[in-house]
Amino acid sequence: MKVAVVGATGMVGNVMLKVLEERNFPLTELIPVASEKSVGKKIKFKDQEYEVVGLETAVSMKPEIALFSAGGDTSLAWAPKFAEAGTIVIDNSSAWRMNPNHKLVVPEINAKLLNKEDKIIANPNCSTIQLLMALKPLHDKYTIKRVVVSTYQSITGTGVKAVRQLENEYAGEKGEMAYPYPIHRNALPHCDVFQENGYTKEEMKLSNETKKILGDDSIKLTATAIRIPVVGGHSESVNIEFEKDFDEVEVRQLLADFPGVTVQDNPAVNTYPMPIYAEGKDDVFVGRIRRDYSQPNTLNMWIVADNLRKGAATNAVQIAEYLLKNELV
Ligand code: 11C
Repeated sequence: MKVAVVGATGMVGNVMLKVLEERNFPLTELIPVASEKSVGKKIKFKDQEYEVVGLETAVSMKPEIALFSAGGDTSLAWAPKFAEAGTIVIDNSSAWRMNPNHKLVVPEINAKLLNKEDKIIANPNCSTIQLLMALKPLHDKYTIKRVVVSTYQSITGTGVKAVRQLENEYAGEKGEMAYPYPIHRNALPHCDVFQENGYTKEEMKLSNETKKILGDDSIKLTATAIRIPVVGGHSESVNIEFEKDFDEVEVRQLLADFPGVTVQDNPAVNTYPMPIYAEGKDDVFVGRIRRDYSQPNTLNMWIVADNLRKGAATNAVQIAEYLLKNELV
Protein backbone atom coordinates (compact mmCIF):
# COMPACT_ATOMS: atom_id res chain seq x y z
CA MET A 1 0.00 0.00 0.00
CA LYS A 2 1.66 3.19 -1.25
CA VAL A 3 0.31 6.33 0.41
CA ALA A 4 1.06 9.87 -0.75
CA VAL A 5 0.65 12.84 1.57
CA VAL A 6 0.23 15.93 -0.60
CA GLY A 7 1.18 19.03 1.38
CA ALA A 8 3.41 16.94 3.63
CA THR A 9 5.40 19.94 4.86
CA GLY A 10 2.31 21.96 5.86
CA MET A 11 0.59 22.07 9.26
CA VAL A 12 -2.14 19.52 8.46
CA GLY A 13 0.24 17.38 6.35
CA ASN A 14 2.54 17.16 9.32
CA VAL A 15 -0.25 15.93 11.56
CA MET A 16 -1.38 13.48 8.84
CA LEU A 17 2.09 11.88 8.99
CA LYS A 18 1.93 11.76 12.79
CA VAL A 19 -1.55 10.17 12.76
CA LEU A 20 -0.59 7.58 10.09
CA GLU A 21 2.37 6.63 12.26
CA GLU A 22 0.47 6.56 15.57
CA ARG A 23 -2.38 4.47 14.16
CA ASN A 24 0.11 2.16 12.50
CA PHE A 25 -1.56 2.57 9.09
CA PRO A 26 -0.40 -0.41 7.03
CA LEU A 27 1.52 1.47 4.37
CA THR A 28 4.53 -0.08 2.67
CA GLU A 29 5.76 3.12 1.10
CA LEU A 30 5.24 6.75 2.00
CA ILE A 31 5.35 9.40 -0.71
CA PRO A 32 5.66 12.86 0.85
CA VAL A 33 4.62 15.45 -1.73
CA ALA A 34 5.05 19.21 -1.62
CA SER A 35 5.63 22.25 -3.79
CA GLU A 36 8.83 22.65 -5.81
CA LYS A 37 10.61 24.64 -3.08
CA SER A 38 10.41 21.65 -0.69
CA VAL A 39 11.33 18.94 -3.21
CA GLY A 40 14.41 17.04 -2.05
CA LYS A 41 13.82 17.77 1.65
CA LYS A 42 13.86 14.74 3.93
CA ILE A 43 10.92 13.69 6.08
CA LYS A 44 11.21 11.20 8.92
CA PHE A 45 8.48 8.60 9.23
CA LYS A 46 8.73 5.55 11.48
CA ASP A 47 12.51 5.92 11.84
CA GLN A 48 12.97 6.02 8.08
CA GLU A 49 13.79 9.01 5.92
CA TYR A 50 11.71 9.81 2.84
CA GLU A 51 12.52 12.41 0.21
CA VAL A 52 9.85 14.95 -0.66
CA VAL A 53 8.80 14.73 -4.32
CA GLY A 54 6.80 17.02 -6.61
CA LEU A 55 3.23 16.39 -7.79
CA GLU A 56 4.17 15.13 -11.26
CA THR A 57 6.55 12.53 -9.81
CA ALA A 58 3.98 11.49 -7.20
CA VAL A 59 1.31 10.81 -9.86
CA SER A 60 3.76 8.66 -11.82
CA MET A 61 4.45 6.59 -8.67
CA LYS A 62 0.76 5.54 -8.66
CA PRO A 63 0.01 5.50 -4.93
CA GLU A 64 -3.13 3.61 -3.91
CA ILE A 65 -4.20 6.49 -1.65
CA ALA A 66 -3.31 10.19 -1.61
CA LEU A 67 -4.17 12.34 1.39
CA PHE A 68 -4.36 15.92 0.12
CA SER A 69 -3.94 19.04 2.22
CA ALA A 70 -2.44 21.54 -0.16
CA GLY A 71 -5.22 24.05 -0.75
CA GLY A 72 -8.20 24.17 -3.09
CA ASP A 73 -6.37 25.20 -6.26
CA THR A 74 -3.81 22.39 -6.03
CA SER A 75 -6.61 19.99 -5.33
CA LEU A 76 -8.74 21.09 -8.27
CA ALA A 77 -5.76 20.84 -10.61
CA TRP A 78 -4.15 17.63 -9.30
CA ALA A 79 -6.73 15.40 -7.61
CA PRO A 80 -8.22 14.40 -11.02
CA LYS A 81 -4.72 13.51 -12.32
CA PHE A 82 -4.12 11.21 -9.36
CA ALA A 83 -7.61 9.73 -9.76
CA GLU A 84 -6.93 9.04 -13.46
CA ALA A 85 -3.76 7.18 -12.45
CA GLY A 86 -5.88 4.95 -10.20
CA THR A 87 -5.22 6.71 -6.87
CA ILE A 88 -8.04 7.36 -4.41
CA VAL A 89 -7.77 10.97 -3.23
CA ILE A 90 -8.98 12.02 0.21
CA ASP A 91 -9.02 15.79 0.00
CA ASN A 92 -8.96 18.17 2.94
CA SER A 93 -9.65 21.35 0.95
CA SER A 94 -13.05 22.85 0.19
CA ALA A 95 -12.62 22.15 -3.55
CA TRP A 96 -14.89 19.08 -3.85
CA ARG A 97 -17.02 19.25 -0.71
CA MET A 98 -20.20 20.65 -2.18
CA ASN A 99 -19.79 18.98 -5.58
CA PRO A 100 -22.78 16.63 -5.89
CA ASN A 101 -20.58 14.01 -7.58
CA HIS A 102 -18.32 13.66 -4.54
CA LYS A 103 -19.00 12.32 -1.06
CA LEU A 104 -18.33 14.45 2.00
CA VAL A 105 -17.43 12.03 4.76
CA VAL A 106 -17.18 11.86 8.53
CA PRO A 107 -16.58 8.11 8.98
CA GLU A 108 -18.64 7.75 12.18
CA ILE A 109 -21.60 9.35 10.38
CA ASN A 110 -21.75 8.45 6.70
CA ALA A 111 -18.80 6.30 5.58
CA LYS A 112 -21.35 3.66 4.50
CA LEU A 113 -22.05 5.81 1.42
CA LEU A 114 -18.58 5.04 0.04
CA ASN A 115 -18.12 2.56 -2.78
CA LYS A 116 -15.54 1.57 -5.39
CA GLU A 117 -16.60 4.38 -7.71
CA ASP A 118 -15.41 7.07 -5.29
CA LYS A 119 -12.05 8.30 -6.50
CA ILE A 120 -12.03 11.79 -4.94
CA ILE A 121 -13.51 11.87 -1.44
CA ALA A 122 -13.92 15.16 0.44
CA ASN A 123 -12.94 15.71 4.07
CA PRO A 124 -15.23 18.29 5.68
CA ASN A 125 -14.22 21.60 7.24
CA CYS A 126 -12.82 21.26 10.78
CA SER A 127 -15.55 23.24 12.51
CA THR A 128 -18.23 21.16 10.74
CA ILE A 129 -16.70 17.81 11.70
CA GLN A 130 -16.63 18.45 15.44
CA LEU A 131 -20.12 19.96 15.38
CA LEU A 132 -21.63 16.98 13.55
CA MET A 133 -19.93 14.40 15.73
CA ALA A 134 -22.06 15.77 18.57
CA LEU A 135 -25.20 16.53 16.55
CA LYS A 136 -25.54 13.19 14.74
CA PRO A 137 -26.67 10.97 17.67
CA LEU A 138 -29.08 13.68 18.83
CA HIS A 139 -30.49 14.29 15.33
CA ASP A 140 -31.15 10.55 14.93
CA LYS A 141 -33.18 10.52 18.13
CA TYR A 142 -34.90 13.93 18.36
CA THR A 143 -34.64 15.44 14.81
CA ILE A 144 -32.94 18.82 14.61
CA LYS A 145 -35.01 21.80 13.49
CA ARG A 146 -32.52 24.63 13.93
CA VAL A 147 -28.96 25.15 15.17
CA VAL A 148 -27.35 28.42 16.28
CA VAL A 149 -23.58 28.09 16.54
CA SER A 150 -20.81 30.49 17.54
CA THR A 151 -17.28 29.26 17.02
CA TYR A 152 -14.09 30.22 18.84
CA GLN A 153 -11.45 29.06 16.38
CA SER A 154 -7.77 28.32 16.81
CA ILE A 155 -5.24 30.26 14.77
CA THR A 156 -3.86 26.92 13.52
CA GLY A 157 -6.93 26.78 11.23
CA THR A 158 -5.44 29.70 9.31
CA GLY A 159 -1.99 28.12 9.06
CA VAL A 160 1.60 28.68 9.97
CA LYS A 161 1.56 32.39 9.07
CA ALA A 162 -1.06 33.01 11.77
CA VAL A 163 0.89 31.05 14.36
CA ARG A 164 3.90 33.25 13.58
CA GLN A 165 1.78 36.40 13.82
CA LEU A 166 0.64 35.45 17.34
CA GLU A 167 4.16 34.48 18.40
CA ASN A 168 5.56 37.79 17.11
CA GLU A 169 2.85 39.83 18.78
CA TYR A 170 3.30 37.91 22.02
CA ALA A 171 7.03 38.64 21.90
CA GLY A 172 6.38 42.29 21.01
CA GLU A 173 8.07 41.91 17.64
CA LYS A 174 6.96 43.07 14.20
CA GLY A 175 6.38 40.54 11.42
CA GLU A 176 4.13 39.37 8.63
CA MET A 177 0.39 39.60 9.38
CA ALA A 178 -2.02 36.74 8.61
CA TYR A 179 -5.00 38.78 9.81
CA PRO A 180 -6.03 42.41 9.19
CA TYR A 181 -5.67 43.12 12.95
CA PRO A 182 -3.58 41.88 15.88
CA ILE A 183 -4.71 38.49 17.17
CA HIS A 184 -2.88 38.58 20.52
CA ARG A 185 -5.31 39.83 23.21
CA ASN A 186 -8.02 40.06 20.53
CA ALA A 187 -11.01 38.23 19.00
CA LEU A 188 -11.79 38.63 15.31
CA PRO A 189 -15.38 38.03 14.13
CA HIS A 190 -13.90 37.03 10.81
CA CYS A 191 -12.90 33.51 9.67
CA ASP A 192 -12.27 33.20 5.93
CA VAL A 193 -13.64 35.77 3.47
CA PHE A 194 -16.89 37.71 3.66
CA GLN A 195 -19.63 36.88 1.19
CA GLU A 196 -22.43 38.99 -0.30
CA ASN A 197 -24.95 37.74 2.28
CA GLY A 198 -22.87 39.17 5.15
CA TYR A 199 -21.71 35.76 6.36
CA THR A 200 -18.14 34.51 5.95
CA LYS A 201 -17.29 31.43 3.89
CA GLU A 202 -16.48 29.57 7.12
CA GLU A 203 -19.97 30.31 8.46
CA MET A 204 -21.66 29.14 5.27
CA LYS A 205 -19.52 25.97 5.20
CA LEU A 206 -21.01 25.05 8.58
CA SER A 207 -24.53 25.34 7.19
CA ASN A 208 -24.01 23.78 3.75
CA GLU A 209 -21.78 20.90 4.86
CA THR A 210 -24.13 20.01 7.74
CA LYS A 211 -27.04 19.53 5.34
CA LYS A 212 -24.98 17.41 2.97
CA ILE A 213 -23.42 15.15 5.63
CA LEU A 214 -26.63 14.60 7.60
CA GLY A 215 -28.49 14.22 4.28
CA ASP A 216 -31.18 16.61 5.45
CA ASP A 217 -31.75 19.92 3.65
CA SER A 218 -34.45 20.95 6.09
CA ILE A 219 -31.99 21.60 8.96
CA LYS A 220 -31.67 25.32 9.57
CA LEU A 221 -28.26 26.46 10.80
CA THR A 222 -26.89 29.93 11.39
CA ALA A 223 -23.27 30.50 12.44
CA THR A 224 -20.92 33.21 13.63
CA ALA A 225 -17.26 32.23 13.39
CA ILE A 226 -14.71 33.95 15.62
CA ARG A 227 -10.92 33.69 15.58
CA ILE A 228 -9.28 33.74 19.01
CA PRO A 229 -5.61 33.61 20.08
CA VAL A 230 -5.71 29.89 20.93
CA VAL A 231 -3.59 27.08 19.51
CA GLY A 232 -5.02 23.75 20.74
CA GLY A 233 -8.38 23.51 18.99
CA HIS A 234 -11.70 24.98 17.98
CA SER A 235 -14.53 25.53 20.48
CA GLU A 236 -18.21 25.91 19.65
CA SER A 237 -21.16 27.21 21.63
CA VAL A 238 -24.19 25.44 20.18
CA ASN A 239 -27.93 25.93 20.67
CA ILE A 240 -30.11 23.21 19.13
CA GLU A 241 -33.88 23.18 18.73
CA PHE A 242 -35.35 19.70 18.17
CA GLU A 243 -38.69 18.53 16.76
CA LYS A 244 -39.14 16.21 19.75
CA ASP A 245 -38.51 16.80 23.41
CA PHE A 246 -35.49 15.13 24.99
CA ASP A 247 -34.34 13.77 28.29
CA GLU A 248 -31.08 15.29 29.53
CA VAL A 249 -29.81 12.02 30.99
CA GLU A 250 -30.50 10.29 27.69
CA VAL A 251 -28.76 13.11 25.77
CA ARG A 252 -25.60 12.55 27.81
CA GLN A 253 -25.81 8.79 27.24
CA LEU A 254 -26.33 9.18 23.48
CA LEU A 255 -23.29 11.44 23.28
CA ALA A 256 -21.15 9.20 25.49
CA ASP A 257 -22.07 6.14 23.38
CA PHE A 258 -21.20 7.80 20.08
CA PRO A 259 -17.74 6.65 18.87
CA GLY A 260 -15.17 9.43 19.00
CA VAL A 261 -17.15 11.62 21.43
CA THR A 262 -16.14 12.13 25.07
CA VAL A 263 -18.52 13.84 27.47
CA GLN A 264 -16.69 16.17 29.88
CA ASP A 265 -19.45 17.68 31.90
CA ASN A 266 -19.35 18.10 35.63
CA PRO A 267 -19.77 21.77 36.55
CA ALA A 268 -19.62 20.90 40.27
CA VAL A 269 -15.89 20.25 39.87
CA ASN A 270 -15.31 22.64 36.95
CA THR A 271 -15.12 19.88 34.36
CA TYR A 272 -15.82 21.07 30.84
CA PRO A 273 -14.05 20.83 27.47
CA MET A 274 -11.20 23.22 26.72
CA PRO A 275 -8.78 23.49 23.79
CA ILE A 276 -5.82 23.26 26.14
CA TYR A 277 -7.03 19.75 27.01
CA ALA A 278 -8.23 18.69 23.54
CA GLU A 279 -4.91 19.52 21.85
CA GLY A 280 -3.23 16.43 20.43
CA LYS A 281 -6.27 14.21 21.02
CA ASP A 282 -8.47 12.59 18.39
CA ASP A 283 -11.80 12.77 20.23
CA VAL A 284 -14.46 15.47 20.19
CA PHE A 285 -15.24 16.74 23.70
CA VAL A 286 -18.73 17.86 24.72
CA GLY A 287 -19.81 19.62 27.90
CA ARG A 288 -21.99 22.39 29.41
CA ILE A 289 -24.95 20.23 28.33
CA ARG A 290 -28.12 21.89 29.56
CA ARG A 291 -31.71 22.55 28.64
CA ASP A 292 -32.33 26.01 27.19
CA TYR A 293 -34.95 27.39 29.56
CA SER A 294 -36.00 30.11 27.10
CA GLN A 295 -37.90 27.87 24.67
CA PRO A 296 -39.18 24.25 24.39
CA ASN A 297 -37.18 21.25 23.01
CA THR A 298 -33.94 23.24 22.97
CA LEU A 299 -30.49 22.29 24.23
CA ASN A 300 -27.21 24.14 24.81
CA MET A 301 -23.79 22.57 24.68
CA TRP A 302 -20.11 23.36 24.22
CA ILE A 303 -17.99 21.33 21.78
CA VAL A 304 -14.18 21.32 21.57
CA ALA A 305 -11.78 19.38 19.33
CA ASP A 306 -8.25 19.61 17.99
CA ASN A 307 -8.96 21.09 14.56
CA LEU A 308 -5.78 19.65 13.06
CA ARG A 309 -6.67 16.14 14.31
CA LYS A 310 -10.36 15.12 14.13
CA GLY A 311 -11.02 18.35 12.24
CA ALA A 312 -8.56 17.41 9.49
CA ALA A 313 -5.81 14.75 9.62
CA THR A 314 -7.46 12.11 11.81
CA ASN A 315 -10.74 12.25 9.88
CA ALA A 316 -8.84 11.82 6.59
CA VAL A 317 -6.84 8.85 7.91
CA GLN A 318 -10.03 7.29 9.30
CA ILE A 319 -11.55 7.49 5.79
CA ALA A 320 -8.48 5.69 4.44
CA GLU A 321 -8.81 3.06 7.17
CA TYR A 322 -12.47 2.55 6.26
CA LEU A 323 -11.59 2.06 2.58
CA LEU A 324 -9.01 -0.51 3.52
CA LYS A 325 -11.20 -2.38 5.98
CA ASN A 326 -14.03 -2.57 3.46
CA GLU A 327 -11.80 -3.55 0.53
CA LEU A 328 -12.62 -0.38 -1.40
CA VAL A 329 -8.97 0.23 -2.24
C1 11C B 1 -10.29 27.74 9.87
N1 11C B 1 -11.83 25.99 9.30
O1 11C B 1 -10.18 27.38 11.04
C2 11C B 1 -10.75 26.77 8.80
C3 11C B 1 -9.58 25.98 8.31
O2 11C B 1 -12.14 24.82 4.50
O3 11C B 1 -10.70 23.38 5.18
C4 11C B 1 -9.91 24.98 7.25
C5 11C B 1 -10.49 25.58 6.00
C6 11C B 1 -11.16 24.51 5.16
O4 11C B 1 -10.00 28.84 9.47
